Amino acid sequence: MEIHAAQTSADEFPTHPKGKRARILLTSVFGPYAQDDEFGSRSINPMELYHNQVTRAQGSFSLRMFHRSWGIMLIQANISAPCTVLDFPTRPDFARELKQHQYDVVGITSIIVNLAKVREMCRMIRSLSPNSTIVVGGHVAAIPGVDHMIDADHIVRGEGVSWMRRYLGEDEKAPVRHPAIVSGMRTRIMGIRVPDRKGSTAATIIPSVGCPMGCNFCTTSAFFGGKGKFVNFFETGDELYDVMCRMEKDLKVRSFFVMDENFLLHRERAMRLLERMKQGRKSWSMSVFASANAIRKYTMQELVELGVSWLWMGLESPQATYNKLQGTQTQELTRELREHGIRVQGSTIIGLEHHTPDNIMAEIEHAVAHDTDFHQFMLYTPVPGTPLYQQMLEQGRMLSGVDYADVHGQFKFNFKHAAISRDDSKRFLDWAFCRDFEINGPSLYRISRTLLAGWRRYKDFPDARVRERFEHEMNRLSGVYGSALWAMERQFRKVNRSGSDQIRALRQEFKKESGIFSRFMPAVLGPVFLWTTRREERRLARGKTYEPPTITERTNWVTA
Ligand code: B12
Ligand code: SF4
Repeated sequence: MEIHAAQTSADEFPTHPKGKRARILLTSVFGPYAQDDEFGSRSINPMELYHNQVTRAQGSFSLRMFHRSWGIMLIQANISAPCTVLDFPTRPDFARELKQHQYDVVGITSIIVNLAKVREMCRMIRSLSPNSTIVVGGHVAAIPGVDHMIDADHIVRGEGVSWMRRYLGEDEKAPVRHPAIVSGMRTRIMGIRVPDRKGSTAATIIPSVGCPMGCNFCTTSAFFGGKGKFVNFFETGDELYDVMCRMEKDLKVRSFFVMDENFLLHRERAMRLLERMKQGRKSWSMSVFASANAIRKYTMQELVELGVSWLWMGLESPQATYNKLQGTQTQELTRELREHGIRVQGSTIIGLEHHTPDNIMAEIEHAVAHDTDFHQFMLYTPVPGTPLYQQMLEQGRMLSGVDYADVHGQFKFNFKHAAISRDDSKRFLDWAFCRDFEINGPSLYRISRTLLAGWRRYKDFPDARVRERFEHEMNRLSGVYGSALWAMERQFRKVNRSGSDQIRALRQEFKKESGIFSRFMPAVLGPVFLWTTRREERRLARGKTYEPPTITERTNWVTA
């Protein structure tokens, strides 16, 4: 295992006098999040992955769910000191926790947009728990001069497990213990909250942080060392297999969300994992992030056998020069992946250097024509800590007076673009989301289509693990998808008539492939879904937003 020590602002590495006996609070920044306030919350920046940056224009069809703060969960699982993780507190929750327990160390995790919340939390700690040492980690640490903006004792850049272990006098090189993480919670779509049943949601696996590709705008790559660098928690396919077996048992799951910026890049590890999966007869499915050139290192059959069922990949522009796209035709690749039952989430950047008001619509149309199951659009954003930010700074192109709370790629440019104005950047971004929805329809329809294609292709496949994976999903979901399609077909008619006809055609296909029970389900469940969908549309029109619940978890805990 290779762990690079994180840097701190102090010259000598600090340690806490109480070592492993120190009482630690690790917390995320406070909510509520999906509202405009003086602490940098923004209604357009909710704590929901899909609704924030992927399906936000899909109305009641938007996939909504919350994800825990995995960085602090990982740190908690790897220290033996008594530790509380407080996730998504409100300010009163946070104040109460500080007053009720005497913490020696309070660690805050944050990304750049939440800087003002970190400042406020440091202020609260100084006032309510003056003896606590304040440690701040996560991407917020990349802001130049952040030590003058917040009142913290230590600001940790980069990998945090090794830092915290070292700080507490523990062995920083000890093998990393992976916490049991349920990937998402409180899933909601078409106005229905999907029950959080044990085993029904994928487990999150974090094999590494960072990415060696080092694209100039990439904040995660830069934060963990940049080009050629990354931190591996699990070096080999064997180690990964063991972790996944443990998660399978603890969480009763058979699907995994692999939180690794470029999982498929490490072919040797992935192929060893496949070997072990075959030996262990594991019919697992995996959601992974991968760049197009990494995907091309595998045959479709290898990907399918590995259980890759959902792939997040950067598409960018046909004119971009990023290494990850070289030698690949992304439209052809995404089509092929979908034909093999692999859902594709494309990611497109709006406002690249060569974009102009004259060519950007065509570039967006090109992106939309990929017809991916999901599509993320993001503004080209020089984020502190990245080579792009440095370059823009040197060229005097960073705009002054832009609040960090608005530097997240879903609002407006934070730099001077050669051809596109700040206000137009938002217009083009919003148009891209709307266009994708209008042309390609709800993502729920698209993923049902990909599942059906995969099922038809692999239902008689010789490897039983692969067959079982598609069978399992088809049996579990065909009736539900059929019913959802019934409602979608009617509701989407207002947006795009021919799209609605395609949804109908897919529903008929599902009917042919479904068992008796699932075949008749849409007649009953379809109208219910249509009613909940319309009710949700009305709620959203009234400004309804969703917030994650506050979660408190204690380990190695003894009451003081
Ligand atoms: C899951 C996730 C989310 C979840 C929320 C998670 C949460 N509870 O906060 C959701 C989906 C809701 C989300 C939302 C957003 N996210 Co987000 N998200 C991620 C994602 C995919 C994974 C994070 C993760 O768990 N990584 C794995 C862990 C192990 O790594 P880590 O968090 O960095 O933690 C390590 C170190 O940073 C450090 N560390 C972290 N915290 C602490 C604390 C202490 C005390 C110490 C010592 C160390 C330490 O130690 C950890 C272990 O090494 C990352 C991308 C990525 N690959 O990281 C983006 C990412 C963090 N998100 C990002 C952004 C911009 C957003 C959004 C603004 C959406 C958007 N427009 O893109 C919103 C903001 C929502 C809000 N209001 O705050 C950016 C942050 C950019 C930046 N430089 O600040 C990232 C990096 C994606 C990207 N490449 O642009 N996100
Ligand atoms: S391939 Fe993706 S994760 Fe890796 S550096 Fe480029 S943008 Fe970042």
